Amino acid sequence: MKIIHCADIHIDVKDVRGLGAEERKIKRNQLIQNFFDLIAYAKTNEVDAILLCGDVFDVPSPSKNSVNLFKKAILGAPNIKFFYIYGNHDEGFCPFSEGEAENFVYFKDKFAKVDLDDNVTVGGVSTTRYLQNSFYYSIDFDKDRFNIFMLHQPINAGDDYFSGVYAKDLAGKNIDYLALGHIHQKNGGKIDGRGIFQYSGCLEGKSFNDAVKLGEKKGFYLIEAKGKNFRFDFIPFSKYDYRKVEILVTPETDHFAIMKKVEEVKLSKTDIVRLIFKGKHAEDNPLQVELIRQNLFGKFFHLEILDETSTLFDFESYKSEVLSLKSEFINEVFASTLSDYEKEKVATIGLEALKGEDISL
Ligand SMILES: [Mn+2]
Repeated sequence: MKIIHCADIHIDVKDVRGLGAEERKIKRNQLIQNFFDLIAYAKTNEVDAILLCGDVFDVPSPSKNSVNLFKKAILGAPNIKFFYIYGNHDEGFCPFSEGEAENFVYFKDKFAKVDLDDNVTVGGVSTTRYLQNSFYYSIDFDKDRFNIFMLHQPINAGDDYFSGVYAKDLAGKNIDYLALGHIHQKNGGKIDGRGIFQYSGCLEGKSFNDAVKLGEKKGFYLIEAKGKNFRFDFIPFSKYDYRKVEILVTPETDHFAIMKKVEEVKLSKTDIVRLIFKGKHAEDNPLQVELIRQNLFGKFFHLEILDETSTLFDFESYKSEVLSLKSEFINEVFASTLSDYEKEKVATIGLEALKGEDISL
């Protein structure tokens, strides 16, 4: 029995962040395209079921067009059973009405379960901010079966949207695999001696909050259950990945040395890149933001550059300038009772301001 655990597809996303208008359209379409690609993957790999663990849609009233496409994709895969719960983004929404699709199971706000075969059971609950008093009590899995439980919740802590579920309260409930949605980064842990919990993360990122490390992607878990044994593997699946890359600048690194550092980072055409430059540059060697942008033009899906560097000033040379506002200012600062650290900080900010540069506060 092969089962895909995925979550947070966010179809019809309102606010893809950090992109231009044209890129935003592509990224937005990719969120639903990824779902179609997921079904194609499931067909090719003879997957029996797909768990959609909440926030499948970004809004509780998605467009008719997206809903129709979503439904057609599911009806076009009659050999795959889809299990659905809603999340905080699409609270209360279900694309199918009762009995409309034989291969689609919607777990509403009370615990329910379905046997997939003579060994595997899938259960789930769609939850809102506060769990019903009966929530933990209502979880009812047969101890002799392989039990998967679907929830869209933060685990072991509340957040802005949910009061949270607690592993200690799920212990002893005969859960083997708790398939979670809501947290966009993949992550997992133990429930008790028997079960584990797992976040698949989102299928495709929608902001720099969903950034992945170099070499990694967003994706889903493929669970294979055989009797009492099971394995699960993470399958990287996203197309356009947000990546934050920090580059350290020192007074010795000139523009060409900086470009070499950037080129050494393995980035690709489908990456949404934020280059963050940190550190100090020499006074006559400011970061060449526009040249860096020009050099990298067209190499990534999207590029943004954050210049967080500050200037390393030669204060001594300013002190001796004649009839100079900068000299007056620097001498004043260094004659003050500030600590050495504060003197340097105030002097740097003051000189940046006097030179009309961005102030590195
Ligand atoms: Mn959510």
